[in-house]
Amino acid sequence: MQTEELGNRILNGDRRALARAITLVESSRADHRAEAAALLDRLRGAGRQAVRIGLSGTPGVGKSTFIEAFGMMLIGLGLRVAVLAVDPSSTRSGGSILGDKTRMERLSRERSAFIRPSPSQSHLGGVARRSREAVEVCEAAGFDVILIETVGVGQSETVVAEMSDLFVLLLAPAGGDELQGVKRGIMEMADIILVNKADGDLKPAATRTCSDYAGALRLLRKRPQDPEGFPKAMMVSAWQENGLAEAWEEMCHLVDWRRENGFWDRRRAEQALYWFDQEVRQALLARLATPAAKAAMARLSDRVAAGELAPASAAEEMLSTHLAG
Ligand SMILES: Nc1nc2c(ncn2[C@@H]2O[C@H](COP(=O)(O)OP(=O)(O)OP(=O)(O)O)[C@@H](O)[C@H]2O)c(=O)[nH]1
Ligand SMILES: [Mg+2]
Repeated sequence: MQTEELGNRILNGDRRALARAITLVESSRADHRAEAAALLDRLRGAGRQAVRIGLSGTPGVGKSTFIEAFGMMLIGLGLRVAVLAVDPSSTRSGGSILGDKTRMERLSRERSAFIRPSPSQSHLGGVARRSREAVEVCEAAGFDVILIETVGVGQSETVVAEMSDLFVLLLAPAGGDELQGVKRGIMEMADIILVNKADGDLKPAATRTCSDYAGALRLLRKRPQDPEGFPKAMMVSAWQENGLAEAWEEMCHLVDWRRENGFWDRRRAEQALYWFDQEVRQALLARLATPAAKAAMARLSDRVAAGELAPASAAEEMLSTHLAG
């Protein structure tokens, strides 16, 4: 199928075309990369925008349960929902949401939902690019909300935040009074903290955890992209489906405010620049990783070590012969 036709089908809401396009952007073959780039340019022309919500949380906090319940609630409001994952370690089970499709049983059966596991790859840069492009494809396909899940284990949050309009941190009620060792950097990224499992015996602990985090958020430096009262901490129970509509209301409020005040477009522009920079860097590094480049590097290294060549001239020679493409 030609890129043009594939693009048209996606814009018309054809699910098979959507799945096919995502397979295309996930491929690392050079000819597929070129096709994917052409497709993304074609799709961008449609100018559709979704609300992209990054969702992070440590294993077991209830991400899958939350996504299922929250997704179903959004569908009940007449919205179309896509769920993607960024998980550099997804090789462990061949995709973090893959096994989860069973856990997201209701959502995966909905016509208005689309669930895609993380591309399996061990390298975060590769996963990031594929997920970001999958986000763009889903956006063009007319999804209203795109949930981008990541397991909170370090660097992947930054990557997800760079492809999201809102960043939501999901936490579980803490046993003690400690702030669960959530890294400051991750706290600073959050627009909304949701303390999940606010039900049954866990309710009192959830209430305490929520007010602890509300306090911690108030201590952070005020960010220009936030209206009064943000970032904020709220309680939800994915199980009992409590607090989900309220959380969505707050998200909508934040989205509207940022759109009206120019922060939405500015953020998307900054993100585009961030990814442009990443693409250039990765492409340069890839050129230095070819067998020929590695061999040249080894040869030049020997000469530098032997004192025959200055490091700067060796580098110059390396770059002039191996970065040309
Ligand atoms: N009490 C209570 N338990 C919940 C709630 N949400 C999820 N759980 C339970 O917490 C456990 C983990 O839930 P998951 O949704 O699988 O958590 P996850 O964050 O997706 O976990 P990973 O995929 O391993 O990263 C399960 O036993 C859920 O039933 C909730 O709102 N209340
Ligand atoms: Mg899960």
